[in-house]
Amino acid sequence: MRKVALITGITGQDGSYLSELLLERDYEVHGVVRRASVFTTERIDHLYQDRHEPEVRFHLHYGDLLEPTSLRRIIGEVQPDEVYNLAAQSHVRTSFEQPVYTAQVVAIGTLHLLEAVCDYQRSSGRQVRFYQASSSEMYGKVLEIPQNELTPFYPRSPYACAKVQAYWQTINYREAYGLFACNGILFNHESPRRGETFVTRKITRAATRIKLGLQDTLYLGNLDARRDWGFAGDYVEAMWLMLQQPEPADFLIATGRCHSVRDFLTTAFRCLDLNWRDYVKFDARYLRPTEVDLLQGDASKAREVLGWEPKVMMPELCRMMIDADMSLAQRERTLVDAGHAVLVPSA
Ligand code: NAP
Ligand code: F7E
Repeated sequence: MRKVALITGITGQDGSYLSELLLERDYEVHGVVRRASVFTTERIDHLYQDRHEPEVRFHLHYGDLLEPTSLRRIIGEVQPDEVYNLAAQSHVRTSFEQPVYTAQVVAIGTLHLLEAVCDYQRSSGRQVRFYQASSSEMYGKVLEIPQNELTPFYPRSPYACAKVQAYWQTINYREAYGLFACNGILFNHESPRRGETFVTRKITRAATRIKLGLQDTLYLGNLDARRDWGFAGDYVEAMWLMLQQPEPADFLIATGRCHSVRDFLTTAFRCLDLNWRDYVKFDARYLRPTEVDLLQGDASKAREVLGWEPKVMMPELCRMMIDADMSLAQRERTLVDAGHAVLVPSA
């Protein structure tokens, strides 16, 4: 029997890589998308299948984590074997501007989904496996280095506080109702599909545009912050592996290496034979009221139990993002040379 997966957040970075992985493994994949006034499916357009094709294995449904009835309806229709909850207001800086909205989507939205999955499991008698996208941000002001699954949490943003709540909700549904529910505590993971307001992509977009004369300055905040950056394509493999185990458990996923924002800047600009110091300026708008200074994960449990290892480390990841963004910048250069205006978000 072909397995059926339901993904919330399918239009996001991880949703797109996970969809590709599941389709390669012969799953039928369903995704929840929010209605917007513009198309938001750019990252998954290459997976789209016309409904009239003979064997359609990729389906999208309108829904929202904030609307429990839509989640129940979709789960009832789709009858999933596995549910991956990737949907979130995932930007940490933005969560300080929109704390209540962030908590509603990240914490209460997860609760809506857990309730819907559990009710479906009870009424149908079918087992559903549930993945929760937990985050290294939960460690916040870190109490030990490196962090592992037993390191206490000290969240430092509305986003991280909401993720801690969703993490414990997931464990509670596992213990209270026997749901096969797993938390993946994922450290920062990036790719050419990373949102353009996260620091790595903001840097690779700007560096390539600077190289082609499309931009002359890059404004950034704290360059001293250190992160454990991996590749999103590697990390979605870990999500899938968690749901294939005989017993549900929580796993930390990281490369084990950490670099500062300044290191990433140096690597990115060096790929283009540029010196970042000639172009980068400080803007306090990008500072956070409370910062997470350092994250570095120990993924030994994932290595031993799941057999998972990261394949792409930061320098190679940076090069991959620079190459992809250079192609994008070249297309923009062509448009600009033809007299068109090209706008890039700076948040
Ligand atoms: P992302 O690119 O920001 O994608 C977030 C997704 O959630 C988008 O598809 C977005 O839809 C959707 N979404 C937002 N609010 C929603 C709502 N109310 N109802 C339904 N869908 C909603 O995030 P990502 O980097 O792929 O990360 C995936 C998950 O992992 C997130 O939960 C994130 O918090 C978590 N995480 C990420 C990292 C990382 O480094 N990337 C690390 C740890 C944990 P639209 O396209 O309509 O906006
Ligand atoms: O910031 C610093 C900033 O926004 C990284 C999300 O996927 O990973 C992500 O959260 C660091 C921070 O990612 C700018 O202060 C400096 O210290 O790329 P980021 P994040 O906050 O670590 C975790 C694991 C998640 O779960 C989240 O969903 O870079 N920084 N200057 C900047 N950051 C941004 N965004 N923009 C700047 O100009």
